[in-house]
Amino acid sequence: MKDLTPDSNTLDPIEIASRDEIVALQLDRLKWSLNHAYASVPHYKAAFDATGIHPDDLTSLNDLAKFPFTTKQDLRANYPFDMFAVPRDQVKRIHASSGTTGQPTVVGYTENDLANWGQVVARSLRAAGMQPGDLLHNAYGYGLFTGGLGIHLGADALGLTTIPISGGMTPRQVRLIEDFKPKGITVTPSYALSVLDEFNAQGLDPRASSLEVGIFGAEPWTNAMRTEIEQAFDMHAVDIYGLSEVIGPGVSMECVETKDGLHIWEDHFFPEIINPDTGEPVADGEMGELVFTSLTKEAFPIIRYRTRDLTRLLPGTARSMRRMEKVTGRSDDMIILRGVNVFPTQIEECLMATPGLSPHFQIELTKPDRMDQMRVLCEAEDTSTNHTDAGKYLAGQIKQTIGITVAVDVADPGQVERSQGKAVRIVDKR
Ligand code: DLL
Repeated sequence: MKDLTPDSNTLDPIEIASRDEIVALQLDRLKWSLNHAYASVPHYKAAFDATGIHPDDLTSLNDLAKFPFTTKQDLRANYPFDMFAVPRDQVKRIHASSGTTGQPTVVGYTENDLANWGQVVARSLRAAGMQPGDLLHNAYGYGLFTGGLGIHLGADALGLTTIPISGGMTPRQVRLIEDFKPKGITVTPSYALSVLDEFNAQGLDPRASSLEVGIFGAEPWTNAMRTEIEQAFDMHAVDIYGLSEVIGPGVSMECVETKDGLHIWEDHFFPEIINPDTGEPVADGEMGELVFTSLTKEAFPIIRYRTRDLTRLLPGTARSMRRMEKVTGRSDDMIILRGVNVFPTQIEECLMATPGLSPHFQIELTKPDRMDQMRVLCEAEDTSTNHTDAGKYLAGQIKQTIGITVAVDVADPGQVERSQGKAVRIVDKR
């Protein structure tokens, strides 16, 4: 793999500023953001008043903990536009979550918000090793989902040549990678595996492709999956994180030269980690639920938003801004099997450690009597795999590392449902 470390002269000065400078900027911006939300969004005024707190009460960053949280329920209760802090005609763009688990969450952007979003995504793409003039194959979905258009904004801001292919039509993805020879690909890690299968199906060597870096996010994935993808494509694989409620992709990004967790672009998004049960902030380094407050957003300021993503904060390395560890999973995706907490990423790790299996899998939950049962559906890598041996090996790995007994079904290659975007990991039949 080529060294893609960006030239430090090309970074935004704030990326390598001192902590004091960053904190001073954050405090100024936080004051503005709290006042803006309070003055312009009835929900925030009511929530702050009910807690007996006013934006002027904030004199240090620690005071933020006195302000109320915002949850997905709050956003749903204000559907579609009541969380907007500017008149509707100043909103230049709307995105929304798919709403598969309820009413969609609607978010909006002013012209300045779009410019800032472009800047943080450009920063992220540069951290991945992309440089002005490089070709980017953008396979995140275009549309209401923030992935496709969010990456596109940043690619424009950085000066890349973008191929806006969006998701799906996998044979064509491979054809265009072969013909156009992009340097980077932006895609969910699970859909990257579908693209990988298609390379093999077409008899093409993915390691011989032009790709030098994959920028993967929108769903949890493990370091074991990173190794698998890096080896399969002979390219770097880096992690990009974000969520629509905070802006979309580009909230935090891993640097290609260190691959040691994701630097949060703290000049725009202020992170906290809380104990999800008590709501109390925990110290940097401790695991908990990630909470974000926007510092610059005009159309859709968000104050102490509970992401339900679990991680911890770590000090800066390649950049001065703090890092978040790779997200283990969402609290919603945590399976409690006979008293043991299990995340799909833990199953992924065990699967990757099992010889003879492809990286595709789903977890099926059933309740045949009064006990929950878990079945891992996976598939053989090729016809040489002994299904019984591979299944036993994986069940043994899961028993040993997670401590639970599960059933494993090893199907023929190609039998596990393929992802077109975000993978569906859990099929709950209880
Ligand atoms: O998934 C934004 C995005 C697009 C991020 C493209 C990165 C690349 P939502 O659809 O609102 O937005 O989903 C946000 O996806 O709360 C996490 O649970 C999960 N997620 C996003 N990035 C990662 C990641 C986009 N790198 C939700 N690792 C978030 C783990 C991620 N989970």
